[in-house]
Amino acid sequence: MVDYSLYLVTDSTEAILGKRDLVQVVEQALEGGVTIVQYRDKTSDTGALIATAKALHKICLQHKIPLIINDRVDVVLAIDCEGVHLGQDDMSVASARSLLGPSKIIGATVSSIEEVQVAVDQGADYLGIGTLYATQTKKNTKSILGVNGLREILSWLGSHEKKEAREMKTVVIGGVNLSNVQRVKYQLSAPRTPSVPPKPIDGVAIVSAIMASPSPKATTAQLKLLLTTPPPFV
Ligand code: TZP
Ligand code: MG
Repeated sequence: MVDYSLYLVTDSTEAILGKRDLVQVVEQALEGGVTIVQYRDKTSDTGALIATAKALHKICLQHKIPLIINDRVDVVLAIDCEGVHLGQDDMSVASARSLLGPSKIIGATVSSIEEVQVAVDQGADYLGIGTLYATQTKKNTKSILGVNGLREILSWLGSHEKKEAREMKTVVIGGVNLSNVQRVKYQLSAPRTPSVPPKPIDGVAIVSAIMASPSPKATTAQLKLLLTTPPPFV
């Protein structure tokens, strides 16, 4: 069973990483307790991507944590890591599945019910639902869902006739940080009414709150603690 609860998405840009080494920052996040890592790098060439992915995979394996590659099925095949994360402009989930086979993890970014439906039908393993809150990390996002947009998607999944939809794993991305993570985890589930079964999220996906932190290990540990502590207002 994959643990999606604290999903680290990397960023290699200087604005977030500064002069630090990506692999060292990810290692600190692993020590702090992230449960899954996505290597997201929009600028490196294929050779550099494969080299960094290999280095990340090595440390992830040491911590028994899955490594997911953003966009690039070819890199997953080259290094035999655990899976791929696909956006709406990338290869389809169905094509990735036929290239990767049944045992690799395939995630899809979704921001509307229509996109959710396609990802579910094509057999994605999890959905990255976003953008929850506006964020500097990804400025050109199509849509800011906010709490209401997210609840709509969770309600749709939770009340779906198909088991694959009801049991789809979900992580929420966009603007999640130390100050809102508890709220995001515990207050955004679909309303608990008889007609709409609850569909709690399975995890939060975080870039800058961890990657830009001066102490990624301590910040990750704090996030983990908040995620496992229901707030008093629930
Ligand atoms: N997709 C939607 S928002 C986002 C991505 C990759 C970036 C989220 O970054 P942060 O720093 O956690 O807000
Ligand atoms: Mg993409």
